[in-house]
Amino acid sequence: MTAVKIGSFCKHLRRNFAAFGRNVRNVSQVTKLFPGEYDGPMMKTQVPGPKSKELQQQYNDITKNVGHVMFFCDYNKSKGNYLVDADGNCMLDVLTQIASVPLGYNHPALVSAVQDSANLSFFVNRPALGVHPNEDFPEKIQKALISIAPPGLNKVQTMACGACSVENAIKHAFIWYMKNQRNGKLPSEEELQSCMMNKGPGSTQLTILSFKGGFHGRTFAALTCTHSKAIHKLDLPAFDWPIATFPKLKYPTDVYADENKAEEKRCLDEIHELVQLYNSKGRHVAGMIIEPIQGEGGDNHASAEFFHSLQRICDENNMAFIVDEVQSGCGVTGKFWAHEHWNLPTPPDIVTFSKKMLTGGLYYTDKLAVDTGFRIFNTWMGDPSKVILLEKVIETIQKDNLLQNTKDTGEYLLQNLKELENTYPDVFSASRGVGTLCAIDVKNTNTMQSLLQDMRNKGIHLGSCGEKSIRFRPTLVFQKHHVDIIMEMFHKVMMN
Ligand code: PSZ
Repeated sequence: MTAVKIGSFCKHLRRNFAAFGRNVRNVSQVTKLFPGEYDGPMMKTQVPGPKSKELQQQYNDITKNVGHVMFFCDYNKSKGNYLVDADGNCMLDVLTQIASVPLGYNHPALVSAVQDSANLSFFVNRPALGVHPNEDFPEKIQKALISIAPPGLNKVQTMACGACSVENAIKHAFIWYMKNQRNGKLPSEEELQSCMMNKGPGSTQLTILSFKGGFHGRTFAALTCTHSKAIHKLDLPAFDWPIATFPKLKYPTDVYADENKAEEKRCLDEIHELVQLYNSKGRHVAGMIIEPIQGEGGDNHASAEFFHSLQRICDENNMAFIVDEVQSGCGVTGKFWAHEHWNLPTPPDIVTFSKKMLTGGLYYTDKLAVDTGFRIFNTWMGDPSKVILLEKVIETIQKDNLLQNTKDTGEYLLQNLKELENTYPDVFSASRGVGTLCAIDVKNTNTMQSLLQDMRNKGIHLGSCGEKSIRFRPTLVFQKHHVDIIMEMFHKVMMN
């Protein structure tokens, strides 16, 4: 790999000399959106270091399920965009707990919310929200969740995690579909009895259409809609539901506009056929679930027109249009919800969220609301302490203008990724992104993995997605000077 890197570097050194002569900002003079944040990475060992390895052993004795633990962390010392590990390594975190840290580690607004004695009971008592919500819960929900609801979606239900939110979104679609079928009639005795034995007509043969490369969680209905890696699905039963092709676009999309349009048309034709096929088999497609940008599947984008067409297909076929914003929501694209970039004529029917929102949940239209209790229900139905924290996240996003920051920093990041691509065209390609939700392809999986390890050892913690993409999932307080630090490290690693 080194020979390729040097070859690639020499070939393009002259043409791209500007990329190396950049003015790296003097970090101590930057106005930091996270007060008191570290000035840069500080490494003591390779990652994972000896302490992490020792803890891994100890943890393995307890769980025998540590194959995925990368390193242990010291969350007391972690601050802002910097994650400190058990060995004292301070890394710039661009993966952020799989895209789920909104304001960085130990943000003062969140710390003071926890320290506020008025909030104490929210943290000490965890109610069964479905039956005994806190008396001020409606007000908290209004402030934290309705205030940032996607336009047109005025109903919300909290849930504990992403998969749980998706699972209940899918249930909403089925319950809505059957309500329409019954046309005001109550379910029959036969339906009520047969469903108890997992048989029709009470248990239906309805389906949800999902997309190859999609990720929606690991509970069973959500997992049926998940198609990013076999390891998620192996050995587990799945429903026979329609799976469509997500467009495989070429980047930059403006250069390949015609080819990409043809590719999207091919996918749309296939979706039409799949819906007709399942409907004709009596396996009615009650809904479609899609991510605005496929995250786990490799940061795959599609055009706004493509999503307009999907919504039309849903409308024409009585399908609920479910947009899964678990990874793309909460401002990372520069708008609060990624689907706002599409300017749809009417809102999606359901939008799911979790990760940076701290609480899971789903927004839906009046049309999709259930009219009987205990149909969308479980013990916790979310966690009010997370809603308290979310309220502070929303306040901070507004006060510190973090959507604008994410838009500006995202544009700067993408511009830098394009420079990286131009400098090392043998290694990098297809830089893409909206806001800071960005990715770049590496020539193959092995090169990508060694690059990620080298970057981590230099103090930049990045993740992968798809087969060979490096993905960027920073916080909302990620700024241009952080991008400079990352790029400097990329050049160091490439020249090594
Ligand atoms: O391996 C895993 O289980 C991972 S790695 C990244 C995720 C899960 N993302 C979670 C996710 C998501 O990205 C989208 C678009 N929808 C639903 C989910 C599920 O959320 P959780 O993990 O909270 O159940």
